[in-house]
Amino acid sequence: MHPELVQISDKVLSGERLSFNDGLTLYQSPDIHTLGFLANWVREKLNGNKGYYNINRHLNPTNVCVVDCKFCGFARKPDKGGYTMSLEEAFNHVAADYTEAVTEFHIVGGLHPYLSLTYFTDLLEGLKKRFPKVHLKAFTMVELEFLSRRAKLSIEDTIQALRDAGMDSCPGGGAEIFADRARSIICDHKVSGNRWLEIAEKVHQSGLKSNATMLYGHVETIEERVDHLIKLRELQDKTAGFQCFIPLAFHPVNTQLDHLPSPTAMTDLRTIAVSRLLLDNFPHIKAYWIMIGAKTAQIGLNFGADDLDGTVVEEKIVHMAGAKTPIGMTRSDIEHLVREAGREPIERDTLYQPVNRTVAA
Ligand code: V47
Repeated sequence: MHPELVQISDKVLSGERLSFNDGLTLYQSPDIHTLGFLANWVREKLNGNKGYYNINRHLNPTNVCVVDCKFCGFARKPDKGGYTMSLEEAFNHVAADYTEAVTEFHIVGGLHPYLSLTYFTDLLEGLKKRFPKVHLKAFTMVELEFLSRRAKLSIEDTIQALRDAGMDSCPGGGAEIFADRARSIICDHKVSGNRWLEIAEKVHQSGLKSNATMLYGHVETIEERVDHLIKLRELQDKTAGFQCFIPLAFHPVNTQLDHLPSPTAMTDLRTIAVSRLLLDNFPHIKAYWIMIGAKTAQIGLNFGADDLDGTVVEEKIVHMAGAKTPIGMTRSDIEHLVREAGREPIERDTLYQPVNRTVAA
């Protein structure tokens, strides 16, 4: 073991919380084996040998967005490739890929200037009516803030209206990097990092769970990554409302940051491992195969991650930014990956309860 990790290793193995500086040291250490060993040790302590996945579908009702995030290849202006689904189109869209095995719809989209809160409550109600057993994981903190401003409602009332209509939990997107410096370069018109955290707190106070993400591999520094993780950990100490942390590897193609190189597998694995070690109060860490590729995600299951996300079927956000992964996988593809990683595949629902069904995905 490299000497800089000896003290950190003692802390991890005795269950002591790691500091900001420990996070920096872990990120900078060349000793990737010890980093992976420690993250794997914590992962097995928390989640044993389980390798979670779910059977999900994505729905992106619109890609029209008023915010011009430099890292985004998905958003469009209405007259330049923008689409907006009518409610019927959205229902038909998910119905086309639906099977009885699907347990989750992951619903996110652009910040559309004219779609009202009623469009979204009608969307949720219509989905619940048609697919009553499916969990609706819908709307990032950024979308919630935008909808509340558009509707001139408090954030609490907006969350309540969406909850009443069928929102069951929230995905973790839109967090990007909380630090003002990096945020002002990559998404200066988006809600601040602090506001993202405040809204997540409100979601948790309303009784709903959410996830959290971090977009890495663009202009952020290592200090800013560690700061992001520590801020999430502090909020989780208060609310315990986060279920899962998902590091998101930046994809530069078709974005305004296309001069930047993509993060490599080493950065992906390091980020998964450091996240597992710093986020000691997060139950789950996801190696999102869509972003980092099935092979790196599989190794991630031995570097701190316990979840691969789901079958997806049609992913748009990173595929429009050059992702080369398939747009979906079958249940047997995912189970094969998990087994070959030496883990036991567990199909879960969105709230990490095991699903015992044998319906084909
Ligand atoms: O909010 C956008 C990011 C997010 C790019 O909660 C990009 O279970 C990389 O949040 N390169 C959407 N990333 C994805 C997301 C997510 C995915 C899977 C599971 C969950 C969950 C959440 O993707 C966006 C943004 O942060 N993103 N553009 C890009 N070019």
